[in-house]
Amino acid sequence: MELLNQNPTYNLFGFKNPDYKTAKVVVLPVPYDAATTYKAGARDGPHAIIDASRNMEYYSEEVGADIMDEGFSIYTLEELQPNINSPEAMVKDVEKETARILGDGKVPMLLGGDHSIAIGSISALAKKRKDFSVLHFDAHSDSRDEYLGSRYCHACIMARARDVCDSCYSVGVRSIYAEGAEKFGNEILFRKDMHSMDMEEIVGKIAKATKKNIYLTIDVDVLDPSEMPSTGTPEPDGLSFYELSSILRGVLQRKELLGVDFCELSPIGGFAAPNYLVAKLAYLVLNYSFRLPKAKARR
Ligand SMILES: [Mn+2]
Repeated sequence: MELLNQNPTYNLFGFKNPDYKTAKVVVLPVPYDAATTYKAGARDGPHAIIDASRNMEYYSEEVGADIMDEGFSIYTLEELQPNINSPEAMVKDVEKETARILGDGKVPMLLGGDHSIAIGSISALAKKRKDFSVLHFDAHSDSRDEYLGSRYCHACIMARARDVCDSCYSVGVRSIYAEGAEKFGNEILFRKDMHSMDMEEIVGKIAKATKKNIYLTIDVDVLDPSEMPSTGTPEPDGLSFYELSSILRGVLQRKELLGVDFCELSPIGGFAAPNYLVAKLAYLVLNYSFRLPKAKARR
């Protein structure tokens, strides 16, 4: 029997012989948090996620398959060096790296880092194709055109996404300003409205509001701080892990995933559970996207 914690390979899920050429998904760790506005610390997110991911079971009882099974492979790139010139310069670096992954026909999975890095990956995808929606899970609408003097700060990522993508939809939002609520309200599934909806209604609404192809951007603060305290701008009344993973299961079975990022994990020293949660979420997203049979679209 193989002991847990004995896996020497340092990559997401600890793949023994990762091969870029055959990989379907390419992981890009981005340890950057200079575009945060409250508490920093998300620069430690990628390492914490990868470290936790090497210590989990790889069989999914939901899917009935092991993520290590043949036919599916993931490759983890080296961490992308932070560019300290400006958030804009960093976004450009992320865009360039993501464009390379997309150009090789792979699905990019970014591990943040603060949410500003998603501007880079969304821009890279938008330069390649237009037939996709940005599906955004977040406590915050991130819809300000500019915040604290920057258009590339982590509070502006959906404004930048809307610059390049004509279909954007946010889920779980419970922190927004008056003008944003008025302007973008119909592109947001607010947390307050989710309370009175069942899972099928929620999934149906999201499926209807988005195109067949999606780029998925997940700010972990969409979760409730009781389950996800390790984040820089926590907000009460968040989704539970069960709710989030159930929504993702329903949506991803109906959609094609073109790219994904997990942002804003700001690890708390000695407290592994939230790090492990994000590793598991990444694991489930891959299983739901590429291992479960696609559901027939329900209208
Ligand atoms: Mn947020």
